Amino acid sequence: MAPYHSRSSARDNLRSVLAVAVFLTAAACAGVAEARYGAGQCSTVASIVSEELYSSLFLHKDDAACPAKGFYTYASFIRATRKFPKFGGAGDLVTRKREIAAFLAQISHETTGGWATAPDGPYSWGLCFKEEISPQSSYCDATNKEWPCYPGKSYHGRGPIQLSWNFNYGPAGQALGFDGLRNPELVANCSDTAFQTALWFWMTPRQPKPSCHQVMVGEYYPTTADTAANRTAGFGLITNIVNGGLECNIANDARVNSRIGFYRRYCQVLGVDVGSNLDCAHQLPYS
Ligand SMILES: *[C@@H]1O[C@H](CO)[C@@H](O)[C@H](O)[C@H]1NC(C)=O
Ligand SMILES: CC(=O)N[C@H]1CO[C@H](CO)[C@@H](O)[C@@H]1O
Repeated sequence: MAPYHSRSSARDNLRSVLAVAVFLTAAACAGVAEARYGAGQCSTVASIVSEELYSSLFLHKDDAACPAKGFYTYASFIRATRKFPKFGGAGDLVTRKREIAAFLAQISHETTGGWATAPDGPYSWGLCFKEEISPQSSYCDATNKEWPCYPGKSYHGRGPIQLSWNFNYGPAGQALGFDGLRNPELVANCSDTAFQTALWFWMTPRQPKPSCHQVMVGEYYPTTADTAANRTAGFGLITNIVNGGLECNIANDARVNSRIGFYRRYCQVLGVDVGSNLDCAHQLPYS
């Protein structure tokens, strides 16, 4: 979503936030976060992404330098997917792997602590941040009467997808069973909630956008306006849905390239082709 830690600035930020952030882990919901996701329960996603694979994708997420150290556990990821059984559960195996790769790539870019010459490369640093650093505003769209901002609360980027704005916190909370407008901090304090908000964003179409899930599983039916705007299915359209207003219709955008870099690596690890239309450089954003 809107917030983005550029690779270089994220690195600079790491030092300044380290002292405070390292201690702010998932204490608020430790009982839930600590529990295993349930032995013997089947999970499509777990059958594709084992704990070992997960750890190999997010090599540095628990580094001392990462503010999210200890937060984004494999168990909380898998538990969150159980609320959304169609995630990674629609279509053939290639489709399912590709959808999971696309999701993990987008959340990696949103939370990356990497930079061009980072150890293990820039695409090994996903899930390093849980919260936007130094937000420029409280992301309150006061014109939105359906999801009114609660006084004193900030709707800056939090969690794997960096959920932001009152008009996302409100409906995400409603769908997941918490008051997102009054308690937006939950998204940075409870890892299960954090992953659930990312999957909620992924699975939920919001007019005029399709859901990321629909695009990745072949359930996207472009309108005339979509066709005129080059909004063709592919990973580039996912980037358009997530943050197209700031990143699409721009040649060679570094943020878009970072998203694609993560996606290429994850597809390679999962052994699937990336598909076509990776970029959104020639797509118009949604208005
Ligand atoms: C659509 O894509 C084509 C080819 O990449 C490009 O020439 C055209 O300008 C694009 N249209 C829009 C509306 O961006
Ligand atoms: C215990 C804990 O992690 N508390 C944090 C909850 O989220 C807010 C803001 O997002 C942080 O400021 C708290 O430190």
